[in-house]
Amino acid sequence: MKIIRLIKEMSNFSCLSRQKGKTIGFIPTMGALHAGHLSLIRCARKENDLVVVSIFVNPSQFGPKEDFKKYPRNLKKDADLCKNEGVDVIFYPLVTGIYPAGFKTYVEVKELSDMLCAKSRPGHFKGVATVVTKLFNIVLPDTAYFGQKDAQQAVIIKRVVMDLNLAVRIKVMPIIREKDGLAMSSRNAYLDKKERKSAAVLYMGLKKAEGLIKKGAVNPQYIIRRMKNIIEKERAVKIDYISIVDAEDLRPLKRIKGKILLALAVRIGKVRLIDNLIING
Ligand code: PAJ
Repeated sequence: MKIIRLIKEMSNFSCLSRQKGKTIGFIPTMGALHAGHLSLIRCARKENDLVVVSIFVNPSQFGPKEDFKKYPRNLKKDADLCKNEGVDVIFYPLVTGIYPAGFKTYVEVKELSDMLCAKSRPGHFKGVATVVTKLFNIVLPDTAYFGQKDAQQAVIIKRVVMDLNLAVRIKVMPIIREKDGLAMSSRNAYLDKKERKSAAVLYMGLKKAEGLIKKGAVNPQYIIRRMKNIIEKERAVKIDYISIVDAEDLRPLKRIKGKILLALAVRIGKVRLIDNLIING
């Protein structure tokens, strides 16, 4: 397994590989890899000749008061995990490589970047869309793999690929969860024991909503109220939002119909967690 730091070297590797007719599967990450990331890597390994994982804690997607500085970084551990999964290349660029002096161009997706998570993380998706577009241009993947865990991110990336005619196929993979249902996340490491226990309530809320919808509930406000009741029983958990939107375009729904996305974000102490469920209403 190679670890490549220079953009030029990564580009050359990808160009040469594609000239030889090899397919490239790509998993963009910020490191601190867990079973969720590994599920994306495994899928890419099955479907491609070469697998590239990028590890880059992208400063442009963090707000000034967010956890950019303390975001967990452990290249040695991540590299061991990648090696075990048969990854061919870890692309581990420098911040000054991705954002050299004079950098001025951003990718911004209208509307989709203003709702749900964007309300408490202004500018976040502009940073995500920009870095992912750059990574695609450097790594030149045939297929890129994303997790349903970050549902809004996946919808936005698909939109960017369509709108900018990027020649990459996007695959979105299911959420990998802990035993109690908590979606795996690098940020779960910030939770203390008590907070970690409270966090199980997120999935309980989502499953409650799913049950209600399966029984025929069609009013989003009613469903959201019932979810709130469950989640707010844990005093430590503060709801940022609970939304019921169209799963494809994130349009808010007045009535449950078709493929819907039930998305939520909460704060537990200083930690912000997100989760979601797709339901066929
Ligand atoms: P990161 O949070 O490291 O996540 C990398 C990928 O792993 C994302 O596509 C995310 O949705 C997926 N993932 C995370 N937890 C998961 C889980 N429990 N189950 C399945 N997939 C999961 O998302 C980012 O990094 C960044 O925004 C990035 C796209 C790399 C741009 O900087």
